[in-house]
Amino acid sequence: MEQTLVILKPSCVARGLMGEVISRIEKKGIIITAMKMMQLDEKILREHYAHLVDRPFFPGLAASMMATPVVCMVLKGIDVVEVFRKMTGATNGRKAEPGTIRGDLSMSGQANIIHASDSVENAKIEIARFFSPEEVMDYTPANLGFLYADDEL
Ligand code: IDP
Ligand code: MG
Repeated sequence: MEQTLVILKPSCVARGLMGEVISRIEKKGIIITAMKMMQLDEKILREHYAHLVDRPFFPGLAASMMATPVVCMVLKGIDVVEVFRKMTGATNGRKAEPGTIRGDLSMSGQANIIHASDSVENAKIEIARFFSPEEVMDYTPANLGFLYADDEL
């Protein structure tokens, strides 16, 4: 099954929204295979946001991502990268559709609650950046036959 990397940002942790986001993941039937709290530093953020390092808002973005510990997670499911990006919503919380995590929980273009990998290729790179292989559990819940039809598995 496909995997994706999610980060609960300081805007999620500090506002007490970790449980809300994790609950949405669980209720959707997405499987959590790794989860840990981490304090990010400039080095890992320059890698993770390499596509934004030259933008004027990068120093502020990096500071906002270091403001509190974050929670990193690996999620597993069929097509989970695309499914979870849809659940995440547009980058700016003011533009994200109601019903999405950002649309329901954020009013900001920067403090937008979560990161979610945007492609299968990037998910693999990002999972390896934040987790060692032994930290990602080889775990499938017992109710798998009720999450998917047999011919989907
Ligand atoms: P994404 O998180 O929806 O994939 P990206 O364009 O990859 O969006 O940007 C990564 C993160 O950088 C965003 O989630 C947001 O926190 C921050 N960001 C993106 N664009 C801006 C901006 O114009 N101003 C401030 N922060 C931004
Ligand atoms: Mg992105």
